[in-house]
Formats: sequence, C-alpha cells, structure tokens
Amino acid sequence: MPLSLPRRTAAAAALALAGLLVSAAPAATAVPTATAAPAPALAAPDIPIANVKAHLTELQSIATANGGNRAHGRAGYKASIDYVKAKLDAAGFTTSLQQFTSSGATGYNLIADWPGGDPNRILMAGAHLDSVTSGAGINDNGSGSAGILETALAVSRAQLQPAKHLRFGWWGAEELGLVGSKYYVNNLPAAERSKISGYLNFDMIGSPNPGYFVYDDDPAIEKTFKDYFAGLSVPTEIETEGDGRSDHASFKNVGIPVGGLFTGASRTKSAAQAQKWGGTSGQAFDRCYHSSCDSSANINDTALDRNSDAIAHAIWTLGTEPTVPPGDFYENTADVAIPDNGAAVTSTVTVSGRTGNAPATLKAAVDIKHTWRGDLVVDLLAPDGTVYPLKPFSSSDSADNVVATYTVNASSEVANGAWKLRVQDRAAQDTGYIDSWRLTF
Ligand code: DTR
Ligand code: ZN
Ligand code: ZN
Ligand code: CA
Repeated sequence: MPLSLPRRTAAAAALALAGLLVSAAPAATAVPTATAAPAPALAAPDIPIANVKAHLTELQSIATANGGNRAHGRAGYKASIDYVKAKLDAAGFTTSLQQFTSSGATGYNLIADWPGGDPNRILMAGAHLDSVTSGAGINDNGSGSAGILETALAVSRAQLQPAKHLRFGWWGAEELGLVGSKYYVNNLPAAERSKISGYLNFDMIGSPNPGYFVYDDDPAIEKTFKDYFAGLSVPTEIETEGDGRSDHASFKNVGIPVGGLFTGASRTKSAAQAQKWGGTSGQAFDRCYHSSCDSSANINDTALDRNSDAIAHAIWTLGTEPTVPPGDFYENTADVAIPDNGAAVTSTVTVSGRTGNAPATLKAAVDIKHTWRGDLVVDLLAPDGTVYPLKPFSSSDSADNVVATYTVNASSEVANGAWKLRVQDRAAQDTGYIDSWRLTF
C-alpha cells in the first residue's frame, strides 16, 4: 500500500466526494446469458385425494376378486395393469406393455409417455404395482401407483407442455427383487438411458402411521421435494433404509439421478418422530407391511394427499426446467463499491435450471477495478456458505485491478442457488469497485 496517493485513488476520492462512484448496487439476479431468462416454474395443480383413493378402491376390488392379492404372476396383477393402462390410454398417453418372465410366470411393466417435450431430456416417475401374495398391497404399493397415476391424469387435464419429455412407469415383480424395473433398465440402450435426466420413485407413500422421508440421492431432486414439504411446514427426514430396497436402485445403478418419497414400513416410529409428525411412537410406520391387512383401510389420507401433491410439484417443477446447456455462464455486471479498509461487500449470481452439483472445474472470472490490488481479499461463496478463497491479501502487490479467472473444485456443491463473490479491502487509501464477474459451469 503506497505512501503517496496514486492518481487513480485521488480520482476515485473525487468521485466518491461527488457521490458519483456507484454505491453497492443491489445484487442483480443473473440469468444464463446463452439462453433467454428461464421461464418461471409453473405451479402444479392440487391432486384430488378423492381421485387417488378411488384408484385404491379399484385396486382393492381387483385384489378381492382375484384371490386377495395383486402379486406377480397372478390374475390380480394383470388386472391392475389393465386398469391403469385403460385410464392412461383414455387420457392421451402413449402406453406400452413390456413383458418379462420371472419365477416361471409372465410379468408386465407399463410405460406411459406424455407426447411432447425434449426427447433428449426425459423426466420419469415410477412405482411398482405388484403386491406380495399375502394381501392386496394397497399401501405397498397401490399408494405410489395411484399417486403417479393421478399425477399423470392431472398432466393430461392440464394439457401440460413441459420442456422435458414426461414418462411414467409401473413396475412388475418388485417384491421378487426389483425384477421389472431391472428388466426395463437392462433392456434400455445406453443412448436411451442417458436421455433420462431423473427418475422419481414412489413406494409406500400413504403409511397409516406416517413419516415423511425424502430420498437423499440426487441433490436437486431431493431439494425439490424438501422445498415442497417446507412450504407445508412439514419436516422431513432423509430416507435411510431404502438404498437398494426399491425400484430407484435399478436406475441409480446405471448412473441415472434418482429421488423419491417414502412414508415408512416396518420400522418403528420414535418418540421424536411422533412429536414432529404426530401418530404413534413405538409403533411401526405400517403395521400391515407385507400382510393381509394392507387393505384400503391401511392408508393415512393426509400422508397420501401430501405425497401425491409433492409428486405433482416435482413433475411440474423439474419437468418445466429450461434447457441450460453445459458451459453456460451466469454473470452480474452491477458495480459494487468496495469500502476502503472496510467491510467486505458481495455480488450475487443466482444459478437455476441445473440439476445435480457444480463441476470440479467451476470457473469464476472476476473484473475488479482497484488500485494497489494487494489490498484486496477475494472469495467465492457457494449457496450453502462454503468459502472458496480466490485471492489472498498481499502487502506487496501494487498493480492495478484484479482481472482473472479462478478455477475451483465445487463438485460437492449443489449447482442451483445464490453464489456470491466476496471482496474486502484490508488496507487504507486505494479504493475501487467490483465491475463484473461470472460463473461458468
Ligand atoms: N422394499 C419396499 C418397501 C421398502 C422398505 N424400505 C424402503 C425404503 C425406500 C422405499 C421402499 C422401501 C417394498 O417392500 O416394496
Ligand atoms: Zn413390499
Ligand atoms: Zn413396495
Ligand atoms: Ca460494471
């Protein structure tokens, strides 16, 4: 930091006196400059719980008429598939039945595509439709099957035209070991798998003594669900017993981002959980798990309603995300004055429309006008507050301006959110301002 006042500093001082130096302008919300500003997310409709329950009533009737179950290889399963398919055909979906054999019996997956959307960016939601042989499987998993069915019908009612292509799947033989979903994924060419931007799984979403669990796999999908429940002031927990225990595992095993919701099975609800969710502590989330009593009476309507609405929220939110090609950048060109030898200031870019985490080679290009740049400390702050130092203080660096591009490994950070450039002038006299900066993914 020099003894005399360099010409630039005097000029800056004059501007400051005249009040002409731009003050800390409000952080502009940056938008991807390579594409138009992202379209605002459309609000999902409420999913009528009565409609979801009507599907469960039908699945119960099917089980009752077919030996009391809807298990793989039994008449009740095929009747369940036929019921769901008929609803989707009538609603304008393109459906297909995929047959497979397991344990000597024919199994069926039902795939339903909603026409339109980017065929190279597919958002998929799925649920297994089969029950165990001991019962009707209304919570496990009529609940998930009915929740995505009614959401699909809501897409049709809304004639939704999302950016992504929407696909729904109802799996056979999950109870035999994820057989149907594994068959689907294994028979999907790699080029087709890579088009699936995310798979959402719903297996038991109406447990009678419910918990509200969110899968902690893909961070963007997880956040979408957690934000929804936060909007309801319903606390959630990370789903910890499910890895490998439902159909999302078939997709996760081939590298497709997954997420989902779960209201609990045979594990016992703790006192703390009962405190935040209600219900009965010391009792299983679903006392009828894999039992003959998993019937229409084995459903908590509030849990089923909230989770069905959460499914719709995720489909509308993730499905309508704009295309943000990789390598795009987000910038803020608002000038922000840096107080001489004073408090740190920040400039924010809000990243949206991305899924997953930031890259290991996230680039922060900064343009700071400032004499004797050694005065400055420059950091990048991730949306969760993690600090990535970019430039340290230097008592000897007398050059002007910081115009540089820094590469940071931000692969542990969720891409979407408010990223901040933080600058502090830690020595008296020389002053300046943030001119602009940008993040390139
Ligand atoms: N395996 C599922 C039920 C189940 C048990 N734990 C989890 C965790 C996440 C999803 C599902 C489950 C079944 O019996 O169908
Ligand atoms: Zn089961
Ligand atoms: Zn299940
Ligand atoms: Ca500027």
